[in-house]
Amino acid sequence: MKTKLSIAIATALSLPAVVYADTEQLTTIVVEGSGSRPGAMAMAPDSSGLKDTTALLEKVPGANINRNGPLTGIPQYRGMAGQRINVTIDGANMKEVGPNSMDPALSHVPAALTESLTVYRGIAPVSSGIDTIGGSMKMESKKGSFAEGDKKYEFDGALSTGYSSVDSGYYVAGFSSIANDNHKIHIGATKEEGNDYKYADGTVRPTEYDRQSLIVGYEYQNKGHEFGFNFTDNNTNDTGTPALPMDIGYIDGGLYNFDYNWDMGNGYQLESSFYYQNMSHFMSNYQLRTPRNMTMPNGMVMPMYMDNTTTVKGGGWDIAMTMPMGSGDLKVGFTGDKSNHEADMRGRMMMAPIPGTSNIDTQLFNGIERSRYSFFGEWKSDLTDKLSTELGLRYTYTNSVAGNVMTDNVAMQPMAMMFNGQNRDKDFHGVDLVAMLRYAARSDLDLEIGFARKTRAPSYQELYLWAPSEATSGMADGRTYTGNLDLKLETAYQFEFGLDWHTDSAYFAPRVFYHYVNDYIQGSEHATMTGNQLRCPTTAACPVLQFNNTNAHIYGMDLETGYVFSEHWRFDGGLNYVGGRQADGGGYLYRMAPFNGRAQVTAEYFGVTASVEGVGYSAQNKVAGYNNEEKTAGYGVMNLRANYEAFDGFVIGAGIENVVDSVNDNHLGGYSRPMNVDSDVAQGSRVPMPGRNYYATMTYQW
Ligand SMILES: [Cu+2]
Repeated sequence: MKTKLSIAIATALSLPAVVYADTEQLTTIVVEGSGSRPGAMAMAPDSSGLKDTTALLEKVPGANINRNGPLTGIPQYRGMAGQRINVTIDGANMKEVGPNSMDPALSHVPAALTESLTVYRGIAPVSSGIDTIGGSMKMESKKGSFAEGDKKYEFDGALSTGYSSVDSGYYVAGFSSIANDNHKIHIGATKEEGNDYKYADGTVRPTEYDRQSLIVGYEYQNKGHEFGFNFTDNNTNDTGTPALPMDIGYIDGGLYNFDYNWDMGNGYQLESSFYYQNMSHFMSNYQLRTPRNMTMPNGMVMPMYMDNTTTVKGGGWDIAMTMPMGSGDLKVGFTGDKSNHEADMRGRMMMAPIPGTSNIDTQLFNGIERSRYSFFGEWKSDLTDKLSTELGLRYTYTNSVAGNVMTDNVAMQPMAMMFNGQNRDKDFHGVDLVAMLRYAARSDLDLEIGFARKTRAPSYQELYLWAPSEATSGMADGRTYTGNLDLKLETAYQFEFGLDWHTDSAYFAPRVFYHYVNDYIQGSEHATMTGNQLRCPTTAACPVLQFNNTNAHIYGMDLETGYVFSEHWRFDGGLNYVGGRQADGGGYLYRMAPFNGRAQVTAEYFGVTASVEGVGYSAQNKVAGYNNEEKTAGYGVMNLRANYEAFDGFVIGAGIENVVDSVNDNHLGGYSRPMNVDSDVAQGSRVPMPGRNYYATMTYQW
């Protein structure tokens, strides 16, 4: 496995440039690596990168994270997040079991068992999935490799462990695979656990985490045929989500994948994948935090205990055939999936000396069934030796239905009755188009221009939230929402221009983009309903928000650059800017990453790789008005990291993050929801980022 590790190091040290050079592709950035590959400096495990694969996204141009908890990082790409980004795990479009996105797809497999995370920079190809309006990402779990050449057997594996001081967290991970040239089996497991993290002014609660995961698989290859079975299991227990009204009690369940690929020769290739997932989830406002007080109609104040048990069952397929056509290759495919969602809320009031009153049960989501059937064709071709193109078309039919709901809450029963009387069977037809042109202007300069039309059907939360609730796919904006059965699908018109200059010692790759989104879905004031909400503009009750269609512009620039001074020294950096606002002079869009950049100087001597990393975020003053979003100040953080390969395959890593221990508010981090008795962060203030963190990792890879 020496080769793999060295590739990882090389890739990470010069992440974008090397990936470009290896694949000769402008569009794909592969963010390889994880906590179990500490050789990878750019990917070097940070306090969250030890465990959370999503944390790697902060190093990808244009990407960021809407963070609601230590394991709850929702990918953001160029200002779009959550359901707007297509994320696949081993080829499966995993569905979240949490209606508030406590388990974004990338949280299913921890960093230590992740082989690669691929982010399509810019306009995502239609072949990468359904609903790629905000981009597309794919994660592959570790699977080991077949024996090659003269080798009869291949035995791969890795053992790794790590510790971080800021949350007294640790992880242990093991992975092993054994293979000959036809058969391969693999198994891997991790355990990660940590306490609430600290910052200069105290402790942020609840931010503890506890996750175990397991992956097993078998693969077979022979004469152009490949067959694989993979199982990935996530068992998360008590884990905080301070930016949400409840915390994770458990997330439990697995994903089963079957793949079959057949290389028929002469440029004909069949790829197919099938999956099934079955997950259950429990969250509450009383296990990791103190329940909030509610005022009864008679004026008595009592704590309101709330929990929610949810399930998802889902499955899908992706079948594609590639064949030569004209001067290029045509890929045609049939993609689809079906998912079933349930969410049963339970609330009860308790008064101190007299414990217990009866439960009030509410079906927040009942009998939700969402089905998608989608066909695509994509043609890629070199038009001349300097000019290449990609043309894609995808048609998607989405059907969404919801069952009747019931509630014990007398005040809510009229809403339930009204919902039950409405037509909830909704059809959406989406047409996606992509046209890209790449031009190798010089041997060291590539230009790319792209146009696209991308669509997204409304999520089940946006359609079916029949009573005011914060179950909004992780919006974490401190407001309650209702759904809207009249929503239309979003249609984005996207333009993109980029250039990629690269020599043996330098690279510079900026991109600009502009998206006009027709029927962009966001909250607007509900006509009649009001309520006490965390982020009301005044202390009084304010209007509940309802999902509605509006029009929006999203625009920006991102770039990556680097320079190799010598065999021992190099520099890498990046800058990201995104802006978004409603069309027709409306307000700014919610939760947009502030202008940010990073710079890293790396030195390598005597097997030790050391780096100084600076990360800077500007203030975000362009905030959404409709949900009273709060501005944030800018900040800068310095991190120091070092790795040492003591002997072949054995690497130790150590570092200090947030060296000066500054208190920083992440604009994408939400507001602290727990009561003031629980956390050192005042309720309603921004959740501060972790303070100074000393970490150490150790990996042996063979
Ligand atoms: Cu949840």
